[in-house]
Amino acid sequence: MADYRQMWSDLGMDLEKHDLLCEVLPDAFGGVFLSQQKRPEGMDFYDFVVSEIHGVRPAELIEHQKQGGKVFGTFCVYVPDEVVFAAGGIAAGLCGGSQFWVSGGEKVLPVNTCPLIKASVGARLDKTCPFFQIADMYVGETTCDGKKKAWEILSHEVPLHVIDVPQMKRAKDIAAFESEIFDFIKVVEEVTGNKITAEKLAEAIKLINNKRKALQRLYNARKASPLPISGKDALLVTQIAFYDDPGRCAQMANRLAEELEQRISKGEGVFPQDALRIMISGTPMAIPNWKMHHIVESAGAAVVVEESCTGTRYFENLVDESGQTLDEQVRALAERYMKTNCACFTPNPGRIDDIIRLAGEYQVDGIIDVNLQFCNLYSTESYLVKQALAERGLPVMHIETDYSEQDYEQLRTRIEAFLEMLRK
Ligand code: BJ8
Repeated sequence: MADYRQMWSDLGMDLEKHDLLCEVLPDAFGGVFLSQQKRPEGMDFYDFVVSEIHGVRPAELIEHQKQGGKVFGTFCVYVPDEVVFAAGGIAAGLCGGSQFWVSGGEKVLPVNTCPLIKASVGARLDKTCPFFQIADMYVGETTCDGKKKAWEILSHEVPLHVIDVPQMKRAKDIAAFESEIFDFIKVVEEVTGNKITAEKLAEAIKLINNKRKALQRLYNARKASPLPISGKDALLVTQIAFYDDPGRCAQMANRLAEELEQRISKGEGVFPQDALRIMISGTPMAIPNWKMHHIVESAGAAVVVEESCTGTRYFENLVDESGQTLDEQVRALAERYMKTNCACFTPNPGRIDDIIRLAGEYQVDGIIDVNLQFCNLYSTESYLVKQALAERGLPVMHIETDYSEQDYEQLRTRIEAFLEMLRK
């Protein structure tokens, strides 16, 4: 990695502690990713992004700030990035995916809080992530109790706006979300000093839709057999999409998809044709959480799709681009975002329908429903997921895990047994 120490120091980061993170990441990445065979050439870009993970993109964000722009840190796929980009701001996903940050979060949060929340809070309080230092404002949401309370703690550190995400999907809830988007527009206009016009919002809707279309195209390639890309590599693309420039993200994902389409036409794959095809459903896997994919793929099976916010929930459903006025566009945004099926909704049959549909589209042999420890929403919903899948004869196993390596061997044994059962 190039030398970014001055930049990190200017951001007020704890350099000594941050060095410890920089020491472990390259080995972890090398072991999980670079050891794979027949990787697409288009992964070079993503390997580069990881090799400079706390350098290149943070430097771009700082440059944007120097030009008078603002950066908004987000934590959930219900936050409409379109609003931020329409005001000339940049939205960057901040969710923490490393065990390294968990202990920092545990200093202020109950230990029985989900690791994603603990890592996100820890990354900020320990000052070991440039993205958390750069953001001018954090944008939280009311999806789960742990996050709601975490925002109160983080708001002592950074200006924080909370979007009230409804918990049901009735017409009045969609209308309520529309009104939340209008409030968000006002906040973003105030912070950036820029007015959001219908023209600007139309441009931003297109920009984010194009990113979604590129990721959809990439995922479409994963429906092929033999599989042209590993699950680990596809997951990495989605993880990076959360904070990369959306235009570049679309360009790079399209370039990679094109290569995968050529592979498909030549019948080239990264796994043997008879490798088991696995769906991972459940809670998101923020970068650098590659644990489940690595275990599954090291056991010879392929992860072909993720029903998660670091998967299909991130890019399925486009925003209708036909709106001419702000009212029409905000309505279209509310409708699109409320189609996302997170376990924070009740009831949430759409998520189960999604899992069943994706199982068919991606020809999966089995589903691993994974939830982060202490996420009551997804662990409770797993009962209904299991029941619905059993009715359709779709094999499923449920796993609850965190970011640590402690349960690695135990998980490996359980997953290998599940795969063995699928092979019979
Ligand atoms: S839309 S999944 S990104 S809330 S933080 S709910 S894991 S206890 S991340 Fe999420 Fe938005 Fe839903 Fe997706 Fe559970 Fe942890 Fe809460 Fe979590």
